[in-house]
Amino acid sequence: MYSNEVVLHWLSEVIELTEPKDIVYLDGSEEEYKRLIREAIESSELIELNQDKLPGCFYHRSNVNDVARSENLTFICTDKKEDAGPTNNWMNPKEAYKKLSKLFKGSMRGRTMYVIPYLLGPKDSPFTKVGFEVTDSIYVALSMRIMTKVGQIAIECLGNSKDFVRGLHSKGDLDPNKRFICHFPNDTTIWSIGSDYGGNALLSKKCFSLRIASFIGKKEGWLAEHMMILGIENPQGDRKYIAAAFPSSCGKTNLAMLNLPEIFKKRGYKVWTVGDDIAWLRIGDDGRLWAVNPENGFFGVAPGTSMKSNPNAFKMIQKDTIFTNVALKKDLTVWWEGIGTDAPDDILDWKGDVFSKDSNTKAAHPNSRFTTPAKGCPIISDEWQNPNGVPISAILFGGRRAKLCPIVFEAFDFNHGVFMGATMASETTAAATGTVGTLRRDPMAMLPFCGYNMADYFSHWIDMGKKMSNPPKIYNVNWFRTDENGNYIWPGFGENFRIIKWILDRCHGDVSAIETKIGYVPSSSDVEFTGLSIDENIGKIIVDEDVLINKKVIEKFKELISIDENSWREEILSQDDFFNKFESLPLEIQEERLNLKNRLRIKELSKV
Ligand code: SAT
Ligand code: MN
Repeated sequence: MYSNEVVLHWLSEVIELTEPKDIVYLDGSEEEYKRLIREAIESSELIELNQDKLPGCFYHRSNVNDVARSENLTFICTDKKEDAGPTNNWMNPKEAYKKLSKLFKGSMRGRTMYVIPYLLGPKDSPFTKVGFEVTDSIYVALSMRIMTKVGQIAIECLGNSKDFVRGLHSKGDLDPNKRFICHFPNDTTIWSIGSDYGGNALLSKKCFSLRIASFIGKKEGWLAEHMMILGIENPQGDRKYIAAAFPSSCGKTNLAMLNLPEIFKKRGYKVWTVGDDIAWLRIGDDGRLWAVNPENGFFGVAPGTSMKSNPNAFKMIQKDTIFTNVALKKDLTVWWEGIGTDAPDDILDWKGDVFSKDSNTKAAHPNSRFTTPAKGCPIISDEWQNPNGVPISAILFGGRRAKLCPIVFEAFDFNHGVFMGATMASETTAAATGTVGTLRRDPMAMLPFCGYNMADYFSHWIDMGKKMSNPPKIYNVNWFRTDENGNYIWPGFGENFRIIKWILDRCHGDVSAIETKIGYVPSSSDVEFTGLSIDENIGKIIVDEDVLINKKVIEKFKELISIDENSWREEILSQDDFFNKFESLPLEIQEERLNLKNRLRIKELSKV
């Protein structure tokens, strides 16, 4: 089988612990894929969908208590609690191994163990890392084949090295009381038990690509971020790349596969997807920041995805996709809220029950997902597997802020941008268990994903800035501002390109901006509004391709860039609550806090 002694030794330990009935070593071949799919259908883990309408697509229903990441059961296990920091759950590593060993003992009895060697990142690239996941879930095994590069390619890349992430996963009995997702950064080890949900069980994803990778990145001098990567090509054929961090379920996937407004298509602009969720970033010899998407597939939220909202995603999920917890139609195709049609009759909801349209429930779970290969994306960039990555011109931070944040503002400099990222906040969504719609601080959209003390993470960002002679410009964006009636003012989705175009013009030094106390905002004369008008009933900006210039749109846009200083003063108090958790905030962040307070004349609070 494998010749790497360290791998063999580790495998013998986990086999002895979990006592599987038999073991399957994944090689990544087509033949293996067909066999696993057949087995998953036989054991009812997957339902075969209508192969005429959705070729290569399958359906999975999870346990009803296992539908999102379990952040309260996720732990960083470092020797010292302060190394995990005040924003992570911490467990002593010895205690964690002991506690979880009891749960893993014999957990695979009567079950098959799948051993999955996988590669994160392009082949033959300095960015690339190897992981192993051992799991008793065929759903996980099949999903990992979509999300990573599985099999021989990883074995070859690893060779005799002991430098790989050791991931052990068992469904256990899916009891939330016996569910733990533990990370041991010093051992590059992940142990996850009791959940079969993507973010808890696909250990390549948040566990390795973000938590363990951010820890490694701090040591090795690079960044692992919760960011999508998008390429923008102008009519002359020049390409620029942006990376953007948003909390889960805030439109990262839509931005990553952005559908250009007609006016820009006509002018010859194009966009290219590089990644939808995770970016690994290194400083290049040229002093710029370069990024790769370490993953191989997209694990996106289904509800709200339609031919209108995200045609590229919608096209890509018509084949070779696993759907989880969406609704099932009689003809063995799928449906979800926001797919663009009314709920058909006779559908089964995500729990498998007949769906009643009159009930107050949703047919698809709000965090139902599609797992689909990146190469199926109609606009996947031909650079997405470039071993050198792509150079990043701008970083966008964002979230859902119904009020407060203007649609876009630019940092005064890199450190101010890091501060902007550190003070990100968003109204919560269904991607994690817990209340939906309350405001939570989520620095760089990494709150649940940073594998070490977040104060040290801020320092690492500041240090990275110091090492770059040509750092990216940093922006905060907010597509979700609402009016006094709670309606979104901005149409969002592809129309966000209008803001991205301004950002790129700023990066080239082509346009000026208005200086405010929180950063630079666009002058409305520098944003393209052709093709937009106003819905007179609700006063919202809407797409109307025939319109050339609509003065009311320009007026409305002023609302979107307006800054209410009193609300910002309140915001600063809430930022203080968050920052006061940390004992060792970098000086540069403290300076930025003070500067902002001074700009807003909050003298009495300036005691940081
Ligand atoms: O659930 S995942 O963590 O895999 C996806 C997400 O929440 O961003
Ligand atoms: Mn994510």
